[in-house]
Formats: sequence, C-alpha cells, structure tokens
Amino acid sequence: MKRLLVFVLLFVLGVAIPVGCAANNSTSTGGANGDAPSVLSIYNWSDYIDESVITDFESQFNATVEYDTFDSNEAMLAKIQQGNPGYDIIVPTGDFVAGMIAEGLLEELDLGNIPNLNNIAERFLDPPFDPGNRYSVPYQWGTIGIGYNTTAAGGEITSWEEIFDAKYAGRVALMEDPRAMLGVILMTLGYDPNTTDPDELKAAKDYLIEHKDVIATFAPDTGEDLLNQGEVDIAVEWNGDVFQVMEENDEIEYVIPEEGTIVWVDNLAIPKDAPNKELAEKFINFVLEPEVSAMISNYIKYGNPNEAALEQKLIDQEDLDNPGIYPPPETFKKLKYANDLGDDTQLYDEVWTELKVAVGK
Ligand code: N2P
Repeated sequence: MKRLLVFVLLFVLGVAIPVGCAANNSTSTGGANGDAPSVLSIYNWSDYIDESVITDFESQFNATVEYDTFDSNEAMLAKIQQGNPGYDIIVPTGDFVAGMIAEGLLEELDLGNIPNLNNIAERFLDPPFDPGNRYSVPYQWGTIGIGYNTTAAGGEITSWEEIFDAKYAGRVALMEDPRAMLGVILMTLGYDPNTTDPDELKAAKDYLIEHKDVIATFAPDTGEDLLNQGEVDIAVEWNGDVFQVMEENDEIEYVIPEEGTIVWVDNLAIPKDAPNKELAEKFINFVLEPEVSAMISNYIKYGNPNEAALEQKLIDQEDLDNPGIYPPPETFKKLKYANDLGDDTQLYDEVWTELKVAVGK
C-alpha cells in the first residue's frame, strides 16, 4: 500500500515538474537566464472578478495566480508609491491612471501583445487620462449611487438629499472615498465635482457636518455588506457591489439619484517593476476576450466596455436592461467623471480629513 502511495506521489511530481518548467519557459520575461516564474500577481478591488476567470487563465497559460485586493485607489496608490511589492496587474480608476503615469508608476504596454484591445468600444478607447492607451486598458465601468433598504425607506429614494433626512439617524453608510463622496455632495449643491474652489469644497464639507447624525460610518468598499446585514438602511456604494447583494436580498434597491452622480472607468495596468510583464500582457489580452470580459461583468454586475461582448450578446439581457448598470441617455447626461486634479487633489484630502475629525466616525 505504502509503495503504491510513493509511486503515485512520484508519478504526480514527475508530471507536475515538466509542466511547471514548460510554463516558466513560455512566460519568460526575457531575463538573462530566461527562467522567470510563471506566477502572475494581481492586485484588484474586492468583489471585482469571477474567480473562474482566474482558474481558466491558470490552466490555459500554465500559470499560477496570486491574488490580493484593495478597497480604494488611495490604498493601492500608497502601496505602489512605496515601491511595487511584486504585483504584475493593478486596476486603477481613470483619474488615478493619469496621476500614476505622471509619477512614472506604470509600465508602458506593448499593445502588439494586446490585439484584443480592438474589442473595446470606441468611446472607451484613447481616454483623456491615458491618450493612446499607452499604459492602461478599460476593465469595467460604473457609477456611485444609493443602495437602500426599501422597507426601511418606506418607498423609493430618488435624490441624494433624501438620504440625509433626520429619520435615518445613524443608519447611513457613506463611502470612504474623498473624491467620490465629496463629488456627489458638490453635485447636490449644484457645483462641479472637479472644482478646486475652496469655498465650494467647504460648502460640501459643511453640508456633511450639518447632517452628521445620519452617518453610521465611512465604509471602505463594504457598504453593501452593512446594508445586506441590516446594519444600515442606506449605503452609498459602487453600483455592481449593490447589485451583487441584491441577488440574495429582495429588500435592497439601487438608484442613481436625480442630481446625477460620478461615473468612472477602471483599468488594467502594469505597475512599474512588475516581475512578469509578459504574462501580465497575456492576462490583459485574455480579459479582453469577449467571453471572458462578459463572464466578469455577468458575475460582478458592472458595466462592460467590450463592444464585441455586447455584439455577440454575451452580456446578460437582464443587466443590459438595468438602468442602474446601463443608464439610459437622459440619466447618462447627468453623470460626471472625476478628473485627475494633480496637486489639487490635496484640497480634497485636506477637506476630507477635517470632515472626518468633525464627524468623529
Ligand atoms: C468593487 C469596487 C468597484 C470599483 N468592489 C470602483 N472603482
């Protein structure tokens, strides 16, 4: 019996080793000895992929994926600024792509290795934050809106103002995201979410301080869980995250408020000094396959920028018909991108810090 076990073990190892070597050779980054490991290290937002995409990639490319998550652009950026700890793929939002290019934190892509970029809809290509897509390719897009419990709200919520009603004392999770959160309050007050006018930013801060009694917490990309668990009645959240919990909770709804909101595009990029750039480009090209891209959107419930996936009808019809994922043109007109503000981003960070101290949450 023991002998048989040893034999089986040797057999398994015997097979496994050559496969591992083959993978190493095929994914070499061209280093001196050509034996770069076939490991791909991904640093993505939480709840932002269908895990079968990872396993499919691993088997198709004889690779091993290491997967780590972050909950804000700020956290991801801070980590990369300290020196890339070994990630090959990161997923920054558009305005952060611009800043990271300016800081020299991204590797230039060899677009010759990413022919599937052709699958992306034209309106997502050549974005202002990365002209020519030299450093990034679109992954998914979405909005920030209101996830709410319909029973607690006693009906529909349609505006940002409503969530600050005193009846929600201690029941509202705002988002731990200065640009997004201040952005929607600026829009509520009739200002530009990209303003650098200190008075307008102060007005947004004062508005939140005035309504601080409703604030339960500033949630770092976890508002949908608090909502799902009944710990809050309202969560300002990324749309797809709310739609993910709506699949198991009939009481939850998502709305893009009538004042409008922030829209964004998240992107696949390769951080400076990535250990396996070649495999990273293979992964990017793989994700841009219509089937793979659709698999991700259908699972995480975010907007898909892949024209070929749409044309081939690979996106769930139910999602295409959902105005919270694919807003109709009249809603789309009310959506604004947060732009890269360069050094002025600090204005938002300062106001945010003051706000957090004043609110004490
Ligand atoms: C996923 C967060 C979506 C990304 N949890 C927001 N840019």
